[in-house]
Amino acid sequence: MQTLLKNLFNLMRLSKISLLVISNKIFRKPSVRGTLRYQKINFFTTSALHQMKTDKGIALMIVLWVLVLLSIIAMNFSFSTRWNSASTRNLKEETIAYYMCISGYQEAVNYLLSDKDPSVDFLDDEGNFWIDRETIPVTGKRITEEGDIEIRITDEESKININLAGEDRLRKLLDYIGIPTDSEQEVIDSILDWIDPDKEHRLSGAEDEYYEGLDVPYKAKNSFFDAPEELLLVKGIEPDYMAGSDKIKALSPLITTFGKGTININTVSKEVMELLGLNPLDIETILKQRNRESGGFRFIPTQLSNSGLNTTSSSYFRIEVISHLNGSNRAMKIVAILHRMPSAKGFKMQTVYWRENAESYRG
Ligand SMILES: [Ca+2]
Ligand SMILES: [Ca+2]
Repeated sequence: MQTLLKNLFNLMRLSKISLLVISNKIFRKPSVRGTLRYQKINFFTTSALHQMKTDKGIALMIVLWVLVLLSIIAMNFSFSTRWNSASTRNLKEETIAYYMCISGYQEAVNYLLSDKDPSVDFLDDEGNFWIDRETIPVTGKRITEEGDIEIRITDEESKININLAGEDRLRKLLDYIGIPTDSEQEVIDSILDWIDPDKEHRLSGAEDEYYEGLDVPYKAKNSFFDAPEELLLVKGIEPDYMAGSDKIKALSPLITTFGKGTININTVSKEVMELLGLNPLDIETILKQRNRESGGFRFIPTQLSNSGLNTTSSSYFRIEVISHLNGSNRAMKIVAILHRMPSAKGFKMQTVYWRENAESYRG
């Protein structure tokens, strides 16, 4: 690069001399108004310039400009080669990270399929998902030669299913996250209108005529939400509601669109129990039961029969796998939701949601 810059500098310097030669040729022609110009020419003229023939000067200038052009092409080529090699390296890292993720995902699937006790699935207080009391969880980080893989299994039936919640439960949910009271009815009505098949909007709700009037128009779904992210399309829902802010709790960890609307007493979070209205003592009792020694609840205690907690095992699971490659700032993440169903050989799996993405991270 230094040599290149040096050459360019020399070229520019020599080109300037060449231009002076041209000036010399033009301005040395006799002119009636030439006195002043002639004096100017004398100012630039040097003994070296006098020795150069005008034609040779023009040829030299052309050669020099060709060299400038070639240098620019060479520089471009060098940048482009460097860029190509960086993208090849990224692609290689992403591919390795992707297959590391797939291996973690496969391990989680195999774990869910090897359940020896279909009547209980539980989550311990460290966030490990247990299919039964004997089979050690696969959740957590593992170190491999290439990098590390982090596996997380959670239960979709530990959250509120917004497709099946109904007005009362939606109100409890919105009260809990703390959205402004004057927007609450609008959000409830709009969610119910989004799902219902009719075209009549509720008092504060919205149907096609509202959504078709937006800058980017679309229609009401008139069917269940396929994924929680779809809520952002509904009238009255602000992005803050999903991710949370300093004024409002996040909706995302509390809701799902998968499952039959049942909530597993062995996996439900403290937050969901609070919003359902369970008292602190019951919440504490439930959380204490969820470890290897106690093995979770095998039935719903009578005093909790109307609590909204109505199952002890689950069939919709979320698997999240993140892989980090050694010596790289690239990470790959896979999120999958699987429906586990009984089969002649034990269980079979159906994928109902899949998302994968590569991202850069710091650290
Ligand atoms: Ca089980
Ligand atoms: Ca409606």
